[in-house]
Amino acid sequence: MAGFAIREEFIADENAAGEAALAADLEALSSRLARDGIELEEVIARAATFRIAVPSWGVGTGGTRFGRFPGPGEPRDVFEKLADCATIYRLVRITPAISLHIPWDRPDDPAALAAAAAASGLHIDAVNSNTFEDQPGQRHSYKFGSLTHTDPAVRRQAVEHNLDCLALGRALGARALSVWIADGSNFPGQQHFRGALERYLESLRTIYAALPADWRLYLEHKLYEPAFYSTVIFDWGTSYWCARELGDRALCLVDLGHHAPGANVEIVVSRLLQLGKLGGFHLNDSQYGDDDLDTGSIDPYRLFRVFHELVDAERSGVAGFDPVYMLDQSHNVTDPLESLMTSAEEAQRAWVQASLVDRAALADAQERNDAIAAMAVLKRAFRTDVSPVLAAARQRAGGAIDPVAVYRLSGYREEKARERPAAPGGGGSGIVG
Ligand SMILES: [Mn+2]
Repeated sequence: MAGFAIREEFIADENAAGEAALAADLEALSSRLARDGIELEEVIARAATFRIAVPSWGVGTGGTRFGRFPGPGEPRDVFEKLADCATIYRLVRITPAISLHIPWDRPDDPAALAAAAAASGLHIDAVNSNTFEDQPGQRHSYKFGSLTHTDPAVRRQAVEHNLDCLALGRALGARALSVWIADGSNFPGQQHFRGALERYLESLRTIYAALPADWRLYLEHKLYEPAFYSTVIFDWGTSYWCARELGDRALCLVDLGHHAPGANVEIVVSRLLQLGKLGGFHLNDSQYGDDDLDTGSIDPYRLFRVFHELVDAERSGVAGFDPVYMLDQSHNVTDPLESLMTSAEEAQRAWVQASLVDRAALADAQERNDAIAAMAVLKRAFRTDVSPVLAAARQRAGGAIDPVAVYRLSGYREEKARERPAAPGGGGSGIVG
């Protein structure tokens, strides 16, 4: 890949400066874990297996509907986005997969993009279709819906876009299609609820019929926005029913921000796991609505509780357990690479912490209806600082003990600012539901 890259020797040199402190932290943590009958090395080995995908749209500065403030050195095309993803992967070592947004990041030459990804140890895991805005030259508008539009010609155009995503995804070596639609209404009476859902299923059946045998179809629900009165696929129940109607390879995707304020997301996750329809996640965090803030930045305990349900299902051998994790955030005030590295680590942290839960003690407390003891079991795992475990796993895989510090010291952003003079209109990145 052309241009400046952070060299492995640079990472190793910086790691050398932090090794003594890391060793001391690991020793202290090892004693603490040993008291709970947990082997430090086993936790490090498990941490090393965690994987989370980075969104192609996440490496550019995001924005809100009120504006966007692009930063220096933003990627101007999908190959430059790939270079940024490769930099993230090189430092954190848990993000080899990229979720690609179509058409924002449609490559002219899919084979060249797949080859460039492979050269950096990366691959495209999922393609995300977009029928929530109109593209230049598009024949029909999605102003009043896409896959559920009342006009069959608009629905056909939206279906064909998804079929096009499948074809492109195949050329890229992807294995999943994520579908989120903005379809809904702003006025009572505007849309016939049952009719819209029937049209959604009809459109999705055509897409599902074209799904390659080894692919998955992810249905992403969202409570509201941009439709502010009703949304066709607004909750996990609707999403579950549609996935069940479509077939085994249709699964539900849970975006952490797509729920009512105060909703218990972990029980939604538990229900979908129990019903065999949990496909994966779009991870982010929120304070008010679908804020697309950095994963774990607002409520790391909620993130932990979600991962607790996941680890519990894994350890219980729940049939079909195989969720994928993807970041889906908008970076408005940070260097997007720093946000993505930090967020990937926060997801890994929550997963490792959830793996420390003493499930026998928890089951015992639950049987005895000892609420305080049950909560204490969760809190003991959540309060365990596994930072040294994550750092050790990264270092052993060739990554950085402190990814953000090494990134800043490397001068990567400054180099990219020189290599990538700002294009009018910025990097063209945005927000995906
Ligand atoms: Mn999402």
